[in-house]
Amino acid sequence: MLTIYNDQHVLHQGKVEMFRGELVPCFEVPARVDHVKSELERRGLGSLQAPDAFDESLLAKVHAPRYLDFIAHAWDEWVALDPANATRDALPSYWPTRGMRSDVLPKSFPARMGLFSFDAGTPLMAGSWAAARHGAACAWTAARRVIGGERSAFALTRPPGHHAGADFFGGYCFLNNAAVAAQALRDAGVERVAVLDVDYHHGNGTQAIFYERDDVHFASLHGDPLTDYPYYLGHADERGAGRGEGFNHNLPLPRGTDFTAWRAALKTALARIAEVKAGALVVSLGVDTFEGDPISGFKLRSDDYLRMGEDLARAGLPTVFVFEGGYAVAEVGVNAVNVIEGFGQ
Ligand code: SP5
Ligand code: ZN
Repeated sequence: MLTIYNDQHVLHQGKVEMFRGELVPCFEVPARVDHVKSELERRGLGSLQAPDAFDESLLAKVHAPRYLDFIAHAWDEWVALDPANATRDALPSYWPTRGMRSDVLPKSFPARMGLFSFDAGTPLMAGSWAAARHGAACAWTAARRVIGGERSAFALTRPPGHHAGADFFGGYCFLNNAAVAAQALRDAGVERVAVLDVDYHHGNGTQAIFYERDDVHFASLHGDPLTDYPYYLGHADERGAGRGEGFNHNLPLPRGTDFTAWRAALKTALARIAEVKAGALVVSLGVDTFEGDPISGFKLRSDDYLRMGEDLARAGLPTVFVFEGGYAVAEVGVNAVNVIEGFGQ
């Protein structure tokens, strides 16, 4: 499969994230993408390309200008607070909650960092912006290739994107790559695009971006937010709003879900995607549904990812795959590439 590879991903390399009251080594590491790349090469499945020159103004179609402005300069502001900050990752520690103001932009950098985020698990460093925007360019380019007639294309990138909303980062994500791909397909004239999110975690950012739109249908299979990150979104009764009513489809599943039950939910999601007459598909491809994933709770096995790819192919739609989560680092390559192989050329 044509693969658009972000060779700048390594510029984003977090040291620590907040987890159970401690700063622990990051789960989202560069080796994840390296394993996918070498597995594609080992099987002779990936023709790797660099992204096309990207007009950054496209990001403003799915992200808020004041957020883009913040994130583009965040590292410089962090270092300006204290030169010693250059040796440590930036993490937020204050957030506006119900009843507080998020319309007034504070002058304080830590206050703005909290306003534009929702967790302390997403470190930002010198290369985060470069890596993230190059990743968005990969998703945009993959969509362009599909518009140009390719049956499918794979944006192989990190940091991931599906937790990033119009004006917030979190969940290891800064720019919503899947949303960029979906918007690019819309701009090329595909009347309705479906985004199918198979990452273990609910794609709260993607859902929020398209919640009131009927031209992008969002479907997600994920760990139940009652027990799993991102906790505050992803319930089955979130069906879209306004014109978007009926175009948001959440399928939360309990911890311990195996492939048989997962596959039944996939069938339900794909049936609805056919019903809404989507003309193209964007798959947020996280492989943290794997039984060995250190932060997740499903029980998929490596072979199951081949079947997943076959099921996705049967939808019969031009398809853009966008790489998301998956933290069993040694198995991430085999699992992700199994989906690609199962989908076929
Ligand atoms: C893209 C993506 O997969 N982001 C996930 C971010 C998850 N960060 C918080 C993880 C909290 C996990 N709780 C784990 C319980 C361990 N048994
Ligand atoms: Zn995930």
